Amino acid sequence: VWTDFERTTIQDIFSKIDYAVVGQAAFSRCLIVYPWTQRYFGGFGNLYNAAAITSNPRVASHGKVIMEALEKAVKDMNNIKATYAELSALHSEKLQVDPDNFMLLGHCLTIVVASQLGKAFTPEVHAAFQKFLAVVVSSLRKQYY
Ligand code: ZNH
Repeated sequence: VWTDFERTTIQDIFSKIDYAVVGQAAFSRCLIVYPWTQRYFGGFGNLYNAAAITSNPRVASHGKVIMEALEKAVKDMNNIKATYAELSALHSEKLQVDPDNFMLLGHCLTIVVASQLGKAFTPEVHAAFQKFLAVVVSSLRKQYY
């Protein structure tokens, strides 16, 4: 259950950010800070060091894909589990991504959003964003067994 504050805060964050910029920054940060996450992206070419990761066009486009998937959750905040049912099955069965990695990306996204919002990223806003990420992550975990 979402409070009005949480709903408006999440919608507000997503309306203010540029998906391409934030997606690229958050996803490349995840690959650099948690290097084991690189193993799922063998097809993305050169991920040899931080400079290669941040300039890799496939990393940039995948960052945007992730943000667009998050937008679907924002647009229907009461049905995030249903929205992500297929995506969860894909990550579990086909991609075989360790679900612990989902929140690691979430932390990177938090840092990027915080740096973009500056002072507006108050502890209350952070709490709402963290709760949103927790629901996203648990929904993505749903089809794992
Ligand atoms: Zn993921 C893919 C989302 C996280 C890994 N993904 C993907 C997609 C999407 C997503 C939408 C596309 C699909 C299709 O195509 O159909 N993710 C997502 C989200 C999140 C994520 C929302 C959170 C938040 N992922 C993740 C992580 C990882 C991953 C953390 C690892 C580490 N993904 C992945 C892979 C893929 C994907 C590997 C595939 C790629 C390619 O393209 O190949």
